[in-house]
Parts: sequence; C-alpha cells; structure tokens
Amino acid sequence: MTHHIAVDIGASSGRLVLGTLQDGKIKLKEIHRFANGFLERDGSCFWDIDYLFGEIITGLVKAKAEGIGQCTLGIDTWAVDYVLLDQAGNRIQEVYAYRDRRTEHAMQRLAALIPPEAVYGKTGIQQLNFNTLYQLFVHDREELSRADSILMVPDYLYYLLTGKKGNETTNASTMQLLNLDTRDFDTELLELLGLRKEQFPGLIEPGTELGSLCPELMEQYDLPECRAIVTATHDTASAVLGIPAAKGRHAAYLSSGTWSLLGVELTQPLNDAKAMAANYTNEWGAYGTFRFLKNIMGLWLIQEVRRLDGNRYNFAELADLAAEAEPFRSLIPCNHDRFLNPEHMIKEIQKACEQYGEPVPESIGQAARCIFDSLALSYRSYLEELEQLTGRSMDILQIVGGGANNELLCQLTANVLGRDVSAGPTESTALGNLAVQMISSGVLPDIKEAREVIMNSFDIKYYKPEPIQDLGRIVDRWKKVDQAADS
Ligand code: LFR
Repeated sequence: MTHHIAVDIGASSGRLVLGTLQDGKIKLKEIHRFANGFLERDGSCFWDIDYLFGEIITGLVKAKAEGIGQCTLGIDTWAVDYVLLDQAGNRIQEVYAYRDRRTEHAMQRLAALIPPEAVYGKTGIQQLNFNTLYQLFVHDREELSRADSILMVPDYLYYLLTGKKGNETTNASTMQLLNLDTRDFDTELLELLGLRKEQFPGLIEPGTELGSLCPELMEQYDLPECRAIVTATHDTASAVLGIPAAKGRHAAYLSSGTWSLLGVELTQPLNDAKAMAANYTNEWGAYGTFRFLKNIMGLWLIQEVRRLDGNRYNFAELADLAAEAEPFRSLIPCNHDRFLNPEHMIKEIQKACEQYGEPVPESIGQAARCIFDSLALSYRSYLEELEQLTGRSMDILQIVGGGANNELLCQLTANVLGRDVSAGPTESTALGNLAVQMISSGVLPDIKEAREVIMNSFDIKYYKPEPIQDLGRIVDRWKKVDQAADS
C-alpha cells in the first residue's frame, strides 16, 4: 500500500491529509490542521507564507512520527496570488492577498489600454479585479523588473520543498495571462505589464513528478522520504477532480468553501460574447478539461460575520440560528464587489439592506439567514444562466467542500433550485489532489476511475426539493436587488 499526502491550504485553514487506496476505496486521515487568514498591515493585506511553509514541515514531521516513511506529496492552495524571487531564489516582496484593495480600479485602468473583450478572447478568464493580471498591473514596476522568477503560491511552496521551479497550469490559468490558442503566456499581455516571458519558469502539467525534498530539509528535520508530484495546484481544480462520478445524471457542481464556485467541466473553452457578458470563466483543468464556472461570494460572508461576532458560535450553531430565523426576510446582492473585503461585513450587509429597501437584519441569526437565502437564490440564477450558455439542462447540483456539511444551505439550495442536490464529500479538494498523485504513481488508471472510487468511498447525502411558497416572487425580489447593485 502506498502513502500519499495532500497539502491543501485554503484561505481560512490548511491541512495535511494522508490518502491510501485500500480494497478499492480511498481512506483519508487528517495528519495536521492549521488556521490561515490574511494579515492587514498599514492598509494592505498579506499572507504569512513563512508560517504556512512551517506548518507544512510540522505536518510532515508528524507524518513521519506516525510511521509514514515514504510517500508522494502534492500541494494545492487558493489561486491568483504570486511570489517574486530574485536571482538567488529569495523572495523579494511580501505575498499580497487577493482581497487587498489596491486593485479596486485596476480593471477600468487596464481597459483603457486593451479592451476587456480582447483579454477574454485570448484568455477566457472571468473579470475579477483580483486576477493576477490586475495585481501585476498595479505592482511596483521597478520591483517587478527585478524579479528573476514569478511563481504562484503553491509553485513557491514546491520550490521551497524541492528547489524546483515551474508554473503549474491549472493555477497559472487564473493569472489571466495564458492564451487559449497558443496554450502559453500571451505576449501582448506580458508586454502591457512590462514583463519578460523568461520571468516565468515555464508551464508544467498536473501529474509531473518534481522529485525528492531538498537534502538540507531532510537533514534539518525528521521528514518522510517524499516524491513531490505537481498536483492540480489550484484548490478549485483539485476540488473539481474530487467530485464523485455523476452516474448518468446531468450534473453541475458547486464547490462550496470560502468561495462558491458553480459550473461544469468542459473539454473545450466557451469564451463567446454571451459567456463574457455573464462573466463565466474557463480555468484550465487537469487532463485536458476546462472549469467553466462562476465565482460566487460564498461562505466568506458567514466566516466574516462569525469573526466579527467574536467567534461566539461555530458554523453548525450559526446554521441552527439561521434555521430559527424568518426565511427570505432580507435579501442582498451577495456576489457584489462591496462584499469582497468590506471594513465590517455585518454593517455592510445592514447598509445594503437599507439601500435596497430590505428589512435590516438585527440578530446574528437574521444575518446568517439573509446570507444563506441570498446565496441559494444566486445559485438558482447562475445555474439557469449556465444552462443557457452551455445548452445543457442540469438535473442535479453536486455540492462538494466544507459547505456540503451545511444541511440548512443544502436543503435550501435544493428547494430554491427546485432540483436534486447531492452533498459530499467535504474533502473533495484533498481527494482531487490525491487522485492526481495516485494516477501519476500508477495506483489508479485515470480520473474517470478515480471519481468512481471517490463515489464508492464516501457517504453522499441527497436532498430532494421541497416547495417554497411564493418562490417566484422571492426570486424576482432577489433579481431586483442584484440588478440595482449592478447599476
Ligand atoms: C477558492 C479560490 C477560487 C479563486 C479564489 C481566489 O479557494 O481558489 O477558485 O477564484 O479562491 O484565489
């Protein structure tokens, strides 16, 4: 039996998960878990990357102590954020977190230099003001020109572990700098940013083996002998790989974590004018696929409410409070930029309600209910859009990730969608990460089989839609609020 370790770091927490294939089933064991979150200093937002690297080492030391002598290793994190290295391979800047406000107007500024339609035609990537393209556009030019190499966060963590540099494709595509036709960095976009192609070490596909850990690390710490395998390093790419087989159903997926990512897997990009108007993205997936999806603000809203409420309640308790509150009392345009990183999320929700004539949530339960109701309504709207754009009709929404644990939100989603919902596994990101390692090691033949195995290895919960009184009117009300926010 071979051991595989997924390092899976999201915006709010990270973990090292051991995966093994036993009797045709994947078994998971969490080895180490740690908190994550960006730091605010002098008005800027940064990740504590050294701390994250330290936690990976701690997790590997624990794995060795638990008897794992040999393993493969894969790393995934959130997307779009980057690290600049000098010639000696040292980091030359702090790692900005994508919610930093410096890119607030970058999209409009870049649009004066190149039409957004042209960028979408080249890259197929949705317009989000935190895409690497915009972050690099506002980055200090002198500092950028000093960079010998530009890596994404997981590429950098692999580099620290192995000394090898590369730009893994699933994550590199979120830079909004890759050209769909040439399947390489787009020369015109690089020129606009004043960047040289040589600053990027080169694209590498998921499944590529990087080799063993640096001898210095092995000497310094008691670590297992690891073979580092480049996995689908964008967490959403891994989450989508970890979706269980749909068994003949017409399925869309919802990867539910800090973000809600709603979409389908395609084998060709869909970057026409309609897809652009709806702001759907074509992120590159592993094994020749594309993630045609939309970013929805997701559980970040409730994470922030919880934090500002002094972490008095855990997420299950917040869902209970929401279940006791009046349904569809207050609706917000939850996917609007104002909620990306407001000064104070609870006040921002209250302000939005006031502005759009919705009753202002006063209690934490009411605020939580407002978030879940609004998210479910937005899922409905975007799923309908997805059907129109792809010409496919969907009869089930497969929810994976931490949000699959939220029974209230899952049932509410089924009810508002009027369709079946499946929920689980919650660890789909670690599973997708592990699947690439297992395929690359020859333990599993391909992703189709991996998804079958995932389907058979975990309990998946099914939710049937229950009728909601006056749903049509509620849907219209949410759409009105959403449109008002856009105008
Ligand atoms: C989810 C995610 C999304 C990406 C956002 C920012 O964790 O990776 O896919 O759009 O975070 O990186």
